Amino acid sequence: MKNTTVKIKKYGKLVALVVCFTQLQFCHTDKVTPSAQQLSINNIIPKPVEVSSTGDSFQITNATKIYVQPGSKDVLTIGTYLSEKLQVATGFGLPVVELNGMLPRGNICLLLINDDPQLDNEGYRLSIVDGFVLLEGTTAAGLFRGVQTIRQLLPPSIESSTVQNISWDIPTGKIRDYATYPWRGIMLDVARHFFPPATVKRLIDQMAYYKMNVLHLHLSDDQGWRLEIKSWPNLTTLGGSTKVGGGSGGFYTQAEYTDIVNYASSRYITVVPEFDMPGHTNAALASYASLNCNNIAPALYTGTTVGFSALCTSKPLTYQFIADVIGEVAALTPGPYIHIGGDEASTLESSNYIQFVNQVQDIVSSKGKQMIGWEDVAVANIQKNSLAQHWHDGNKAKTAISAGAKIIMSPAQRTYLDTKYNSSITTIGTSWAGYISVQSAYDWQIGNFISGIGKENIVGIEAPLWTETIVTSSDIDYMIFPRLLGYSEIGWSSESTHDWNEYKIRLGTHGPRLSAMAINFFPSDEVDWSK
Ligand code: TNX
Repeated sequence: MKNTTVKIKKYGKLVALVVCFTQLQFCHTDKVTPSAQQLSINNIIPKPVEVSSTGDSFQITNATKIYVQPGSKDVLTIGTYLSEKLQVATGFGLPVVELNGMLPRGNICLLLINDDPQLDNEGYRLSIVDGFVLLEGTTAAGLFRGVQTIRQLLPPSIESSTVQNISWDIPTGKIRDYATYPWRGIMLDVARHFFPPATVKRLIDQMAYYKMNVLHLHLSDDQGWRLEIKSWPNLTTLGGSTKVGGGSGGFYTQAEYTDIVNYASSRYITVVPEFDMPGHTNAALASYASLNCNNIAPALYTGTTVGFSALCTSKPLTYQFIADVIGEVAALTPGPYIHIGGDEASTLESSNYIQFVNQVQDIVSSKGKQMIGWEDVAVANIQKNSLAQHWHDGNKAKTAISAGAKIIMSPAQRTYLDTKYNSSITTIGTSWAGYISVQSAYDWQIGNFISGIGKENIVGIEAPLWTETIVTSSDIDYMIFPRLLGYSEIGWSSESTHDWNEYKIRLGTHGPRLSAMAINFFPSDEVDWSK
């Protein structure tokens, strides 16, 4: 029996773990040499900060175990998540066990460390040798992100929904990786069309695979109110009853919403709820006549015009309504932010709009949360800890920065996922902001997009999917993929590694992964997709 000592830094101490070669027979049995395309450490999206390849491979077999940090419930949960993800296509039920002492050869190990502060930014280190896979992170979030890297290092059919009889090899090498920006988000408009919890969870899983960490839900608009508010029940029973084009709408009960929030949180994704106000409020105004200045409720709205509705900013009841709504949603929100919309309130006098935003910002603070608004809110007195979401007017974003606030970058001409890829897409999508090809979605940097808005002013990137024309889960896939991969890389990877010609080759290797995940992606001819 041959023993090798592997030194692993654990809680600052060097702990010698003996890798036991007695289980050597589990390596390299039935090995089928995978094609170079299947097995490369250089195909990860988003691109890791540091990668080195050593040209060998580690094989997962039905004898592999996942060892985890002793005494950490979170790491145990992440180990179990990895085991479950691998079980579907391998058919192996990899046991998850706490590491006590030796790490036997042939296994995967997930440990917490504290010797690398850069890894605090959701970072991780991964060492793969032919004897083991060692994933280390300073936080559970970092380990969760690293688990996605392990998944991407396996052959694409690891994402199949049925058992595949192939050899499950991982290329050997080292990765050290962490996030550039703390905010890497997708917004889903569930107001224009409603999407059931299962569709939202599917998106959460897709986002997690590419290390995204914020899901912004646009929960109300002219066409629908989509979250149950117990103190104002008509918002959903009436205001949630329809959608763009008419027909039945839908809404989340508070229990369903909490389940979505918890599901996201188990994937280290924060849900940001948005109730758009004072404009984009026809569904609320139709639900309660008392919210209207003239006390007459308008009809429900199923068209796609914007900018015609507004809450009655002079009525005290309006602010009671908002305090109730924000109070209820804040209680369902573990994350620090509540989004109040604030865009396109074109029917209001500027002074009324400003006074409204100031007052709503105070309500958000009084519920213990920080406000986010579309950049339009910058004309009010926004607080330093508020965020402004840039979508079309760089000057408003700069006004927010001069107030000390930071920016979420969502410029329409680069990130609006409802925008068609090109003029030949005729069935779904919009084109008011131009077209966004796969290259155009990727080939820019948020830190030098608008002069005067630098990296230091920005928390990150968010790509919104407005759903006026988006009806099914398959439509969602088609508009989001493959552009999401570019946004994930813009937010996560170092700007110095940004290179379309290199990225498009990596992106091509993700085609079979997206297909294995049954994602209906747009097979753009800008990319040479691997089969
Ligand atoms: C603008 S961006 C909107 C949305 C529309 C979208 C369609 C923003 C803050 N408002 O209400 O759905 O364009 O692309």
